[in-house]
Amino acid sequence: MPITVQFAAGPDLWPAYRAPLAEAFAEAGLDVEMAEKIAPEQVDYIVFAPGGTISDFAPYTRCKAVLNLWAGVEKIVGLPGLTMPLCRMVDPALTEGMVEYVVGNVLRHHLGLDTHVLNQDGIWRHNLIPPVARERKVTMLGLGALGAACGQALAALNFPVTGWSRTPKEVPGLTCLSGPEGLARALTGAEIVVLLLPLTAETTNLIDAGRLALLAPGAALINPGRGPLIDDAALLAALDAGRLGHATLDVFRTEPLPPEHPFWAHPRVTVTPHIAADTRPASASRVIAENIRRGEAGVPFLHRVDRARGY
Ligand code: NDP
Ligand code: OXD
Repeated sequence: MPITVQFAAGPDLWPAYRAPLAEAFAEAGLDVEMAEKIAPEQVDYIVFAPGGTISDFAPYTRCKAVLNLWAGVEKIVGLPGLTMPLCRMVDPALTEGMVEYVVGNVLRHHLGLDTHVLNQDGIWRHNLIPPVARERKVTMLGLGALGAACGQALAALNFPVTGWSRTPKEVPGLTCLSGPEGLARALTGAEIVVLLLPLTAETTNLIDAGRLALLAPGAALINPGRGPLIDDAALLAALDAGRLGHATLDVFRTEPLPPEHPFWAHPRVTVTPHIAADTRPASASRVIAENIRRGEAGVPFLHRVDRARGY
């Protein structure tokens, strides 16, 4: 009997995923019947994404796993009836995209490129020589699939990178800290801080006025993690006071960011529209196929979400 897979990530994604998923299933030797709508009691696996077409998973009594196309699962972990295993996306191409976004934005702030890009005014500012990377303290909050890869890419450029995670970690090339005391150490004197944490009860408003005050004067904050990691009012106050030099924000409490939101017009804020790193259909489909292969072989799923942790 074929394995039944419901593509419930939404009609917008279906055209982009239909062929790559079918190809990945064939490559993995899986006999799959996939559709956007299947009788719930006949579904073996669900491919899902925030805003997908299922709001209550209880009728999916045979479902062996929900396979999310996004890395972040904060909008999914609490959905009604979602008691079967939930797997998040760790996609090599998504990771590559995030490394490029983070390295590009760190270099922008490190090199002070804005001064030159925004001031082509005939003034020869030869005095503005940036330090070399080894003199620029970077802190990476989150040392998971994305934070560790970005931290290592920055370390390869000679930035001294301090990373912080919930549990103790060892990432080659990085100074790794954990726990509340580790956070204060990671932030104190940091000149560029990157947020690659998941959104959970523990990480909401993590970057508040007190923690912003620990950073080096004029520091830059780059947030491709999730909007609510930062207390927005504290961020704006630190930027207005000039204590924080710049915030590059890719994610927000409300998305799309409303046109009247103060971030859009703030001279020290750069808004990017949640484009830091997208899941890529070809490589993500292979991850989905591998997890279905594992489910059928009785092997533990990859990237399974721990509901108690929330990520
Ligand atoms: P992972 O689950 O692999 O890593 C999460 C990291 O955060 C881990 O190191 C974890 O610690 C750490 N962490 C979690 N909770 C805490 C806490 N309370 N205190 C300290 N550290 C904590 O996630 P990914 O790296 O794959 O992704 C990170 C986030 O990036 C996603 O959740 C999503 O929000 C965001 N994202 C944004 C995208 C964009 O385009 N803007 C694209 C993709 C993802 P530990 O190692 O101890 O578990
Ligand atoms: C994700 C995202 O979580 O795109 O994958 O933000």
